[in-house]
Amino acid sequence: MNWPCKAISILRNPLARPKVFAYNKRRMSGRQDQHNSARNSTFDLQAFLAGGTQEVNRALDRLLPKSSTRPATIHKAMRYSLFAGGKRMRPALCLAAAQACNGREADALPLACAVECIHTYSLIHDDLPAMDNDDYRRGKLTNHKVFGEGIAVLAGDALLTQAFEIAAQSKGWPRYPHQQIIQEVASAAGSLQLIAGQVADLEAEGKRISASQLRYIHERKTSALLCCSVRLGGMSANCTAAQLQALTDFGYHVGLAFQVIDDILDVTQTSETLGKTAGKDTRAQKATYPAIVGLEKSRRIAAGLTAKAFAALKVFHGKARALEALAQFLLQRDR
Ligand code: GRG
Repeated sequence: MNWPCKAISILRNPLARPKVFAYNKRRMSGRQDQHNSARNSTFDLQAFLAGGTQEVNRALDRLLPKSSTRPATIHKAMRYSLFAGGKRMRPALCLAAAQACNGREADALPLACAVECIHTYSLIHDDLPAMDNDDYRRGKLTNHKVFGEGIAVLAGDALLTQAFEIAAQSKGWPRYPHQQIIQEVASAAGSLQLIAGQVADLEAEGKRISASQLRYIHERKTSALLCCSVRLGGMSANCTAAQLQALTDFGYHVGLAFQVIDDILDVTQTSETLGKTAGKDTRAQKATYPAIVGLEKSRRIAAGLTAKAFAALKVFHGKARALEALAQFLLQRDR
């Protein structure tokens, strides 16, 4: 597969924003023997993301209490961060995974909303003075800067709880009963995954840590929720065990690549582009791939992880085009 080299060359110029997200299958494989018709077609990722984001935003608006619902402050605060302009990558991955397994968007949509609520809660709490202490997120003042620390803590708590309320409404599927869906969400958000990653991240600040300790942090802080997003998408399509395993491998590797890219962007992009304070990792003496292995090697690592994510998709026989396009987009992203 020659694609990782291409990815590396794109990453050599990390300031270059991909002009089109339309993704040409031809780029991804040099093989002539399979999927010829698929190879000649393009996947319009821009349209997929625009459509998915619109559906997710509509559903979130429907599922959350209105801003005016008493007590209005908390509902305004929840909605402030939820609708602040996040990239909606976790919902997109959830919907794309459902599509790869021939699922229906309507079945995956509530689970896509649930993971976005958990993600937004984690960002609100991460930005608090007791954690990363940031003033900007998603191009806007952070939740606690607008609503105060007390309300920001509660807005995060409420979004986490909301996620379970939304997931609890899903009916379950023959291979994935209702209980398993809730268990999936709880395990990704809990003290062995998302919170474990955040704890290890806090404890690593200012310390020299090994690449394997850094991998432990990334697996939990970032990869767990991304992986959960694709798994839930697959479950909502009643996917087979083999498909779920493939989605797990894909989500794990895409999740790790996502964090390596995030660390690279922190040192190569401006705050304006990122919508959050750039260069914070260095100032906070955070353990990151660029800090431990340098920028060039970090780019190679991200490309290698993305190649592994691609390899996991072969069981879908060309039907995981949205997932493929998303993985490429995430590797090339500039914010
Ligand atoms: C507070 C329990 C708890 C966890 C916090 C989210 C998090 C863990 C820390 C924030 C910093 C960070 C680098 C997290 C890793 C995940 C990540 C890269 C989040 C940013 O995700 P994007 O880029 O954000 O998808 P948007 O705003 O586009 O949704």
